[in-house]
Amino acid sequence: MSAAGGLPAFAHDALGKSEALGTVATICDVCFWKCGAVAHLRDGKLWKVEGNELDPLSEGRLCPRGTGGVGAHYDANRLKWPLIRKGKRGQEQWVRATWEEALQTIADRMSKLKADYGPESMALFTHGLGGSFFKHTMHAYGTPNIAAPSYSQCRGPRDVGFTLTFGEGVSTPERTDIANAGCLVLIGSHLGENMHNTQVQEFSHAIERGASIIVVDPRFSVAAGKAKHYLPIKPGTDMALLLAWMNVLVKEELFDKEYVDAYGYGFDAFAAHIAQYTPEWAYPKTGIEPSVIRETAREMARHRPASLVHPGRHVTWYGDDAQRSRAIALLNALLGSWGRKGGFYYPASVDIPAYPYPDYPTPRRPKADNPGNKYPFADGALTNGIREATTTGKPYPIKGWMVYATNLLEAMPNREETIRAIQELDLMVVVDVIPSEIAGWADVVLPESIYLERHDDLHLSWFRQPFVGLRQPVVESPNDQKPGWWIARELATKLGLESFYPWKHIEDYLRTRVESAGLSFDELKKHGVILGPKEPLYFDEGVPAEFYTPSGKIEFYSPQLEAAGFDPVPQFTAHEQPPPGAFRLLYGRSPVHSFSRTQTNPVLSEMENENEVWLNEDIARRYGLASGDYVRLKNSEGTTSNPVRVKATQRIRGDCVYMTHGFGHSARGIFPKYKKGASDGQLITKYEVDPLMGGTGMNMTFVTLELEA
Ligand SMILES: Nc1nc2c(c(=O)[nH]1)N[C@H]1C(S)=C(S)[C@@H](COP(=O)(O)OP(=O)(O)OC[C@H]3O[C@@H](n4cnc5c(=O)[nH]c(N)nc54)[C@H](O)[C@@H]3O)O[C@H]1N2
Ligand SMILES: Nc1nc2c(c(=O)[nH]1)N[C@H]1C(S)=C(S)[C@@H](COP(=O)(O)OP(=O)(O)OC[C@H]3O[C@@H](n4cnc5c(=O)[nH]c(N)nc54)[C@H](O)[C@@H]3O)O[C@H]1N2
Ligand code: SF4
Ligand SMILES: [Mo]
Repeated sequence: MSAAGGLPAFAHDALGKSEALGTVATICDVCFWKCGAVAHLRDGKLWKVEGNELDPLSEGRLCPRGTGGVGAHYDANRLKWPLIRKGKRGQEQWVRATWEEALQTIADRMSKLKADYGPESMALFTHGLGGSFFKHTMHAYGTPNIAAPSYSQCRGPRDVGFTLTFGEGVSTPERTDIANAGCLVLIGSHLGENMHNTQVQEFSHAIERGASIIVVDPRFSVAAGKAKHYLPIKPGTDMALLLAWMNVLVKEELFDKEYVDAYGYGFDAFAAHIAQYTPEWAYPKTGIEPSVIRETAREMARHRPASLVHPGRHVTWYGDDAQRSRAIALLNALLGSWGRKGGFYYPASVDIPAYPYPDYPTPRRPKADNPGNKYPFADGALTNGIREATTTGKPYPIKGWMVYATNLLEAMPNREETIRAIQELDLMVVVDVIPSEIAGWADVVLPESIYLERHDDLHLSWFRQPFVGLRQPVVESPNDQKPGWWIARELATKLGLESFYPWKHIEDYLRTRVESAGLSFDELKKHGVILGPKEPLYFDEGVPAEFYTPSGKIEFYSPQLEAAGFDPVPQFTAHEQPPPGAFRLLYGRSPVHSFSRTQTNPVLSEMENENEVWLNEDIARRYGLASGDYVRLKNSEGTTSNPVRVKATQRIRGDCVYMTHGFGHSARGIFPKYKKGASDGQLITKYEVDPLMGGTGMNMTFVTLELEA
C-alpha cells in the first residue's frame, strides 16, 4: 500500500469482510460540521469510520471526507513531537523538544508579554470545536483578541446581512429547511461539491421530490446539473439579479403581502427604491435575459413560502457582501420564507450549563481588530483586523500569536501581509497536526493528536433536532502528540492560571457538565449522542414571530444602515472587470477535500491529489490548450502559481477561471507528492474590505495564463 503512505493493507479491504473488534461513537472533524460517527477497530487498529445512525446531522452517513478520515491517523506527514525553531522565522528549521521545554518556553514568553505590553498583546486564531480550551486559556490569561477566518473570510457578511434584516443570523448548521423546500435557489452555493453533509442529503431528497431548483453560478456546478433553471451569471453582478427579482415580485404583486404587512418595516420606501431595477436594467450587467429573470421570479413565487433562497456560506466575494446577503434576506422576506416550512426554521439546542469556572479577568482594552468601530456592523472578530494591528502596532501592539487549527497563509488574502505581521511578533505558536505553511513560521510548533485520538468539548449545535454529541478517542496517538485540552490546560498551569482548570482530566469536565443537565454521561459515551425533545420549528407550529431588529420587524428599509451612512435598501455597485486577456480567479471546494487540511491524507489523496483549472473550452483552443495540459496562472502583481492541469470545458464562462482551494502546498515538511496543484491562496493578493463589517472580498484577483514550455 505504498501509494497510500503508512496505511495498513486491511484499511483498504472490502468493508464488512471480517468482523470489527470494537466500535467507538465519536464526532468527525475532517471539517467543522461535526457529524456523528462510529469508528471501528480491527486488531486494535483503526479500520474504518462510518456515520452514527443516532446522530441527526449525519443520519448514519458521512461525506467522502469523513469516510476517508482514517487516513488522518495514518498520515505519514504528521508532526510527531514538539519543535522549537532554530534559524530564522520561516526557514522551517527545527529542533525536537519535550513538551516540558516547549510549553515552558511559551509560558515564559507569554508572561513577559503580559508584563511588557499587557495580556491583550496576545492573539488567538482558531477554527473548529477543538479550539475551545485554547479560547478558555486565553480568556483566563486576559486577552479579548480571538478570531477565526471562518468569520471575516467566510460567513461573516451573510450573518450581518440577515441580522440587519431579520434580527438573527442563519447559524451553523444553517437553519435552511432544504428538506421541505418546493423551490431552492442556490447563488454560488455549490452543494454537492460543498459537501456539508446534512445539506447535501437534504438537497438530494429535494431533487428526488422534484423540487424546483434554480442555480446562479458563472460555472456549471454539480448543483447546476440538477437545476430546472441554470443562470450563468457574469461574476460579481449577483446584486443586480437580486434587485431585479425583487422588482418583479413587487411589480407583479407576487410577493407574500399578508406576511409583509404583518411583519415588515419600511416596505413602501423599499418598493419605491426597487422600482428602478427592472429585468431590462439588470440584463446588460448580469448577462441574464429579462424573460429568464421574470420566469425564475415567478417560479419562486409559485412555491412560496416554501421557496428558499439559500444564504450561502462562504460569501466573502466582492466587498459588498453584507449588502448582497441583505438582498438575499430581503428576497426571502418577500417570499415569506423566514419562519416557514420549506424556508428557514427555528433551531434549538440541548441546554447544558457551562462548567462553573471562576470569572475571567476583564481586559483593560477592547479588542484590537476594529479600532474606533470602523466597521460598525462587525459582530465577530476580524482576523484581518488583528493582522493589521500586529503590523501597525495600532491601536496597541499585538506581540504574540497562538494559531490553532487554521492555516492563515492559505486562508487569509495577501500572504505577504500575513508574513509581515508575523515578523513583528515576539512569540508565534502553532498547534497543528502536520507541518503546514503556517507552522513553518512558528517559534514553537505543538503537534496535536488528531480527532480520532482525543476528546474535545461537547458538541451543542442549534439544529432542527436538539442534541448533544461527544468526541472521544478511538485510538492512541502514534507518537508524542497530545490532545488540545491537555495542551491548553498545561499551558494555563504554567501561566499560574490553574484555578481555571479545577478538573484534571477532560472526562471529569465533560461528566460534570453533562450530569449537571440531568443527562447520563455514560449513555453519551456509549451512543455518542443524546437527543433532546423536539421543539416547534415554524411560526405556524407556535414559534413566536419575533424579530430582534430595532423596529421589532423585518427591516425592508434599514434605519440602522442609514444612520451609519450606508444604503438603507441595497444598491448595485459595479465591480472592476478583468482586462482583455485576463480572467477572474474563482475558487470553491473539492468534494473529497477540506480546505488546505486533507491533501496529505493518504486515503483522500488517493482519490484526488491535485486540482485543475477550469478554462472555457473556446478560449483554451485559442491558446492551443487542451484538457490535461499544464499552465501557470499569474496575477496582476506578478505572483505565479505552480503548474496546474487544465480542464477545458463549456461548463464555465469565458471571463473567469476556477480552481478548488487547498492544493499547491509549499511547506517544506510536506512530502512532495502531496504538494501538487496550484494554490488560490497564493494568488489572492488583492481583496476588497466590506465597509459594513470588515470581511475580505476575495474574488477580486485577475490572472493570465502562462503556458508551460
Ligand atoms: N468538500 C468540502 N465541502 C466544504 C468545505 C470543504 O473544504 N470541502 N468547506 C465548507 C465551508 S467552510 C464553506 S464556507 C463552504 C463554501 O461553499 P459555498 O458557500 O457553497 O461556496 P462559495 O464559496 O459560495 O462558492 C463557490 C461557488 O461560487 C461560484 N461563484 C464564484 N463567483 C461567483 C459570483 O460572482 N456569483 C455567483 N453566483 N457564483 C459565484 C463558484 O463558481 C463556485 O461554484 O463549503 C463547505 N463545504
Ligand atoms: N484563498 C482562499 N481562502 C479561503 C478560502 C478559500 O476557499 N480560498 N476559504 C475560506 C473559508 S470558507 C474558510 S472557513 C477558511 C478556513 O480556513 P482555515 O481556518 O485555515 O481552515 P483549514 O484549512 O481547515 O485549516 C486547518 C489547519 O488546521 C490544521 N489541522 C487539521 N486538523 C487539525 C487538528 O485536529 N488539530 C489542529 N491543531 N490542527 C489541525 C491543518 O493542518 C491546517 O493547517 O478559509 C477561508 N479562506
Ligand atoms: S461534512 Fe463530512 S467531513 Fe464534515 S464533519 Fe461531516 S462527515 Fe466529516
Ligand atoms: Mo467557510
